[in-house]
Amino acid sequence: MFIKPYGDTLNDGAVQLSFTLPVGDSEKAKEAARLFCLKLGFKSAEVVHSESLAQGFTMFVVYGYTNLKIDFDKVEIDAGFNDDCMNFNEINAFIKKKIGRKIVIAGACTGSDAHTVCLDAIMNMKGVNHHFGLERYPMIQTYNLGSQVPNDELIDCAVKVKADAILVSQVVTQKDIHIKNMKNFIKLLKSRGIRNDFILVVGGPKITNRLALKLDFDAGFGRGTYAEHVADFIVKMFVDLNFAKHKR
Ligand code: B12
Repeated sequence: MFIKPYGDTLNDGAVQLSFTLPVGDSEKAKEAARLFCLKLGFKSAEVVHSESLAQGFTMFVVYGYTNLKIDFDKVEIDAGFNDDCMNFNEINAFIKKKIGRKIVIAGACTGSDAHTVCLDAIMNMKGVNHHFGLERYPMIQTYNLGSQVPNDELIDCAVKVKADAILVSQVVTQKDIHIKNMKNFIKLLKSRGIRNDFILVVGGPKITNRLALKLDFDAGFGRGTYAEHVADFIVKMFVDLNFAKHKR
């Protein structure tokens, strides 16, 4: 089944774009924005809004019209989490029954990244959007080290508390800093010979499962993740790997 975007009438191909150009707001700037969109391949484009952000910077909203369509049946997803995952009660019951002890999880937003709030949405008691965080799960013991934590420090903590899983949050992606940091994290674990002692999960708004697997994490979670997605993944992997046998 082929599909196309639409704004006014079905299949009109209308797309709304928003971007900033490093020039002041003027008729010339608007025309530059329109031409830029035509260069992107739109068959026509109209600038419907422009606004000065600061001296020498203008933000544009443009409607572009495309002939492109996509075969919906051929779309494959890079699913970090499973929408049919267990809920809070089911996860706790699963751990009790299949593992028989608390699962230990250590997490931090590592490197120079200061976005504490993103990992908090997963780990803190209150969670986010009415989804409790891992700290709330009676069968999960959590250690949330916060943000701007050196990779080594998170690893030391995971070793000390005998963590089963480590959560790494990466929000800032400017200049691919997250990739450098994730690579460094894995390198440090490998240099200590302990990569396989932990289930490794990385998350952040721009993290994909594909990227995480490529860098040797066990899973990657992006926008819209809730604690139950992460817990479901960890406890099932734990049982699948029979992790308990070679730990503790
Ligand atoms: C609040 C905020 C801040 C606060 C953070 C406060 C705090 N205590 O955390 C402060 C003011 C400190 C801040 C600073 C900066 N910020 Co800021 N910040 C934001 C903002 C507005 C909201 C972030 C937020 O609250 N998200 C809410 C959480 C719940 O959503 P989430 O990130 O999607 O998290 C979900 C998933 O990603 C996932 N997830 C996240 N982590 C993990 C981890 C694991 C293990 C798992 C499983 C899942 C997971 O699950 C979460 C819940 O669903 C965003 C813009 C935005 N609207 O997102 C910019 C933003 C993230 N910041 C940005 C930037 C650039 C900065 C600064 C560099 C700005 C500057 N020049 O100084 C500095 C960072 C300095 C540093 N050293 O890191 C950029 C990042 C761009 C990029 N991709 O690189 C953004 C996107 C703004 C922008 N559009 O430019 N920021």
